[in-house]
Amino acid sequence: MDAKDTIKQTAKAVGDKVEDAAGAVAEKAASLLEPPIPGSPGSGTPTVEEPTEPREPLPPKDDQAQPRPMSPTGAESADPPTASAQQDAYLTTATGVRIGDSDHSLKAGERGPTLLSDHHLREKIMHFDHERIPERVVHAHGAGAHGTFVANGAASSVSRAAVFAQGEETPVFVRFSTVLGSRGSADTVRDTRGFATKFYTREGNWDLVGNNIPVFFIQDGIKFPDVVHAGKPHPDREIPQAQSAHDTFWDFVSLHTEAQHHTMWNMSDRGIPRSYRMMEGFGVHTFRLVDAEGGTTLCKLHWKPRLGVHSLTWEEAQLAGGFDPDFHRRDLYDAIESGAHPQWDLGLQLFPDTPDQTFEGIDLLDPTKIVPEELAPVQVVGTMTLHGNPTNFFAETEQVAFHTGHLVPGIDITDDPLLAARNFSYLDTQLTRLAGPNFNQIPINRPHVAVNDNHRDGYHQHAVHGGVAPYKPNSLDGGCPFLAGAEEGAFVDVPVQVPAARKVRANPASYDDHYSQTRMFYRSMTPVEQEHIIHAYTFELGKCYEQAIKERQLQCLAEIDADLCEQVATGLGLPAPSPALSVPDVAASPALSQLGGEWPPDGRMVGIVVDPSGDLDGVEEVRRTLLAAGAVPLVVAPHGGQVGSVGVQRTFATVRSIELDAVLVAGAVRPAPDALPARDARAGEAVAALDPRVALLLEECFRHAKVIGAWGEGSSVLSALGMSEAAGVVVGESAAGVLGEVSGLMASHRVWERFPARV
Ligand code: HDE
Repeated sequence: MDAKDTIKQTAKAVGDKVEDAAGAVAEKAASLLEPPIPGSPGSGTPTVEEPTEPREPLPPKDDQAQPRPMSPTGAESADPPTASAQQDAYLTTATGVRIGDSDHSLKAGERGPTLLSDHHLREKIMHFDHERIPERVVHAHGAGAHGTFVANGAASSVSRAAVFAQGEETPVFVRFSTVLGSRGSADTVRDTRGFATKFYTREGNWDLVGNNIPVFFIQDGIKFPDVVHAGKPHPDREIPQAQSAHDTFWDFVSLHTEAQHHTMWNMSDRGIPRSYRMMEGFGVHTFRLVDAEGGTTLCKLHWKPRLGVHSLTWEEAQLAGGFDPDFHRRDLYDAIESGAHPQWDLGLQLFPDTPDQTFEGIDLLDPTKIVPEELAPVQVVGTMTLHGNPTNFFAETEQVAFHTGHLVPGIDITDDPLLAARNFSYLDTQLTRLAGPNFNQIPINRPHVAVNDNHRDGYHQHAVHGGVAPYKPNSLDGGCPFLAGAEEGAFVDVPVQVPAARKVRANPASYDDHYSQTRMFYRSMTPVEQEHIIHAYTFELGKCYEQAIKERQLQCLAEIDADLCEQVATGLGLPAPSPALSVPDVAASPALSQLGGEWPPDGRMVGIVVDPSGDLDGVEEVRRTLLAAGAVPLVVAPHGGQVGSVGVQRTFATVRSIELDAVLVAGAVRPAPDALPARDARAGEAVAALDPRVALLLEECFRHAKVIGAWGEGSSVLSALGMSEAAGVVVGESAAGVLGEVSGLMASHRVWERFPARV
């Protein structure tokens, strides 16, 4: 072969390689057009080797948002939101001096001793030693997100607040939380959830600090330390963490029976939400709206999730506590990252501001009572969309400081004695938690309007206040700042008539009815929801040690509903007592039930169990259809990496049913090579030649009333497990046909018909 031929051949080989490479690039580019499966930790793709070439810090991930860059005194800044992130390519000290070695302390010789003159070691360890701040005394554990609230104008006639003006777009930061657990506790415990929203309005910050349950345990804030001490772990052994299934909680609520209504909500499916995205939110108290002429209307505030209200089963909640303690936080972040931005409509129930502050006989100042939606419809006044994950958990979610007293003109409080204590408490708690009075200058708390407050000094003062006269009246600073009238947007306290009264420590008589609405809630539930409530009471009281406490709570259940009491008593092995009180019956409120609707698939997780020799084209088709519908497909395979051209997200060894809303089986599921009981306790004896971990996955999904589908050889997997004929199990010939039916069933979330209720 002469040189010419060699050159020709080489050129052809190079050409082929270039073509192959171009094909691979095109394939990669096509795959990048798909919405990504959420969960990548950073914005870059890491290399195996440690990068050593200096470069600028990577930008935040696309799904992340930052507090708007305002100065501590509310001046707009031209800085990009990332200006307060770390800067430049080189590692520095806290004072910006570049560092050449951060791995070795400065020593006298390689074997020490370490020298006191190592200022870098001293600074690095000092800062690390002080990274922690006190966690919140309640609601310590939570997750936050950035979003926007857009008003539809419907509230403008009752409130002059700018946040309600038609088309007004207000940035928000929301923090969801559990109440009882410590900062590191599990997400899915049975508990109330916090739902706190900071609206950065053009008239200053408004905080709506609500819960996912519309009533509270106590009617008077002076009881808050009592109920929290009862719910928190026992003071001697500091157990149990983040739960109400223990003696001190039930001791308190069975003695302090105004807690029974809230407790009933906790024992219902509301106590174990499927997702933060699928919870209602409630302001709980009655608030007072003020219109442009000074007219007032009482109101209760509701957040209505566009995805509906959905819950876990109790077994799922328990499994998640161990298998994925971050279940709710992951769900929120992943949904936002995958583009499934959760939305809530803000709704108002409106009541005339009458001197007795009651509506249809319901005392509006009693936070243990709701006003059924059938009596006062919830009127939508705007919609909130959460579209940004925090860039830094501590800076944003941990340091955000809510306060019920952060009000804006047009939104005011009432005399609810629970709210009064809250208005005192929130500022008080931030003082300790955020170390001083300047917490509103922390970036996530900064208002998006001018701040001119005459406050001075204090720990962590970030503003550089000018002037010499931070007092009023003054002439030295030209009299600045001046007072505003209502026309200039001042907050004007409503001149509410206060009745002539004596000082007393007492409640009005209307607060004495602790049971009629508790019964109303129970009787408004569908049979399957009632079964869950019976199970929850039986479980929680079954975990109590003291017989007297169980008997006392059974007496409370007897006042609520005889059948509920009897079912729980049977589970506890105790006699069911008779009611001692005559509790008035009130009409059921069907709006309280979570079931019976159809909801969109946004961000819902669908597992696809694949078999390397099965219908991989069908799998690919199903994946694409699910992604296009806004759901998240997770391919579950015998091993990680790729199966054919399909990327794998979970293996038989890593998957667990709780992370899936529905599951599809796309082939025979033979035991994977690592299905060894000695290696994985879930990999016991193979059932009908199936990988036991997949059999467990399907059995759990089945008993949690999830939709299950299969095609091809996958169908024989379901018949081997005896599931094929059950409600909500779809078996078919083609992937597309099965997915179509499965998607239809998923709209109602669970297939409760699979397990008929007792009544
Ligand atoms: Fe709170 N509550 N609370 N609370 N609360 C706190 O404030 C308090 C109550 C709620 O994500 C604390 O910053 C008292 C009802 C939420 O940062 C504290 C009383 C409702 C959050 C406090 C109540 C709530 C808190 C602890 C009885 C629903 C988390 C840390 C009078 C309407 C906010 C903090 C966040 C947090 C006091 C009752 C909701 C100690 C004294 C009722 C969502 O100030």
